[in-house]
Amino acid sequence: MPAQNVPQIRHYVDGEFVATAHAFADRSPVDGRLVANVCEADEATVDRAVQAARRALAGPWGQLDVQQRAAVLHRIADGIEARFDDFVAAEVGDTGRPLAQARSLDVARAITNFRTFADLAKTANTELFETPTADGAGALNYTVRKPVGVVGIISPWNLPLLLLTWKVAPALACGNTVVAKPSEETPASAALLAEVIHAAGVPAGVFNLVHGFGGGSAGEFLTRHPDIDAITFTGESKTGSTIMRAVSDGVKEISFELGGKNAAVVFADADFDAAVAGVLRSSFTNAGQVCLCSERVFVERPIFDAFVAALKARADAWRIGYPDDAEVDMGPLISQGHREKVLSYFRLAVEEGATVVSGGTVPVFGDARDHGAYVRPTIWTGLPDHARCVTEEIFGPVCHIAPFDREDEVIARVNDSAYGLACALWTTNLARAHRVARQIRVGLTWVNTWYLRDLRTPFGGVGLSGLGREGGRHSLDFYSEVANICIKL
Ligand code: NAD
Ligand code: 6OD
Repeated sequence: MPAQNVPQIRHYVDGEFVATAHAFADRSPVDGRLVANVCEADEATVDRAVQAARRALAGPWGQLDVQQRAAVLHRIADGIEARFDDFVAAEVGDTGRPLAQARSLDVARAITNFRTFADLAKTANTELFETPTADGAGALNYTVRKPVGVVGIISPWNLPLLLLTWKVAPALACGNTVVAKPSEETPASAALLAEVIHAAGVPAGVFNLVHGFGGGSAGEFLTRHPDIDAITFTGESKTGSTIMRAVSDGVKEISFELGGKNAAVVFADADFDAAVAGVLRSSFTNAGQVCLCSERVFVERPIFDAFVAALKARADAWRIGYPDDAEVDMGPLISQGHREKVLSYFRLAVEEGATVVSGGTVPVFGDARDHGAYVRPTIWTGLPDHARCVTEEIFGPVCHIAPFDREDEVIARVNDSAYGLACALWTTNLARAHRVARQIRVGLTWVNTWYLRDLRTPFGGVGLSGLGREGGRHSLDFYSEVANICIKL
């Protein structure tokens, strides 16, 4: 039974905010407080959204040139800027993350996503070939870019607004229409985005938002819908394979950004303090709930003990607490359900024989946060590479640290994973950095840094970590159909 006196989050379909009869509770992971009642889309609502998106392709939106669409995207970015604090509050209300992070990363990146893809779309390349023919007159072959059509966007809860706008912005920039479904855990910033898009004068049906769960709910209704032309999805690898099966009959275009079990490799020649600070950040940022986080840390044996001691000291001092406390480094996990998953790995690590160097427990605050979803940052050592805690994605503030002796050995151990998203190397040897980076089987390698982004670069993973690349021209390629036109002269 939905509780009263909290906001109701509605769908945005064909230019209107609409409610559906069934609603579910959106709770804060800080203290379990109810923050909103969220309408759950039924199949008919998803269908209305898809049909509206299809009609909008043929409407005024389809007549705009890329300069005009870019101007619309900049208006959306302006709209987010104008309501910056509302977006921060929405993101923090759903996730419990520190306000400072929501300001500097989540909402700031949403603005950058719209501005970057507005400008990039204007530079999308086409090709021209002069083709000889037997009669000597020749032919001209040239390519044009057309929208793919109606794009279904399904996004996760860990960086809700950042990852939703990372796909909405290039999809609109390339002239598509969109039906988006944010995670059921984090609907609030997406609902605000719909308000901003509405206020920016985007024609009805161009952007539609439906709320709900995955299987048997809005997510499945969207991916199974026959009138969707492409699906772009960020989330768990096993959800990716379910979606792949759902779209296979219609042979839809897909782009998948999936899970990771990323490594950080610290060589003995690394800047020690920078490496400790870097691994602290790459393992525990956002309570470890970033697909790029390092859950496997390999440290060259001569500095292994010193590194473990230094990281433990920093992790033990990592401050956990309320989002509006400026001293806080880390908030809660997204939900009690996710905390139960992370805690099950805390128990499993002990059963598998790990030494718990730091954390492994739930903090006790003696206040409302005890109803929240907090865990302590956790460091293990002593597990074999094939242990489940070292091979399976946990998606919490946790890493296992193992020693290594040789470069070829660590490359083989890093690559011995079903995932292949990202890796961070820490070394002052430039030749080694280039040599090792080329041999690591991942989509992204950082050297002496982590999560430093340039939105023009390709982003994506190999193996269970995903399919395809987005970012820069790769996004423009995914969200466009490149068609060839051949003119006989
Ligand atoms: P999830 O797969 O459980 O859910 C993601 C989205 O998919 C949600 O909106 C959910 O409702 C929807 N969904 C679930 N089942 C579905 C189905 N059968 N059909 C259609 N939609 C369905 O993932 P999550 O728990 O929200 O996010 C965490 C996961 O996402 C982690 O594995 C993380 O590594 C991954 N992730 C990857 C990247 C990347 O860029 N590679 C980025 C962020 C998160
Ligand atoms: O920064 C990005 O563009 C991006 N796609 C980040 C993904 C983070 C995963 O949690």
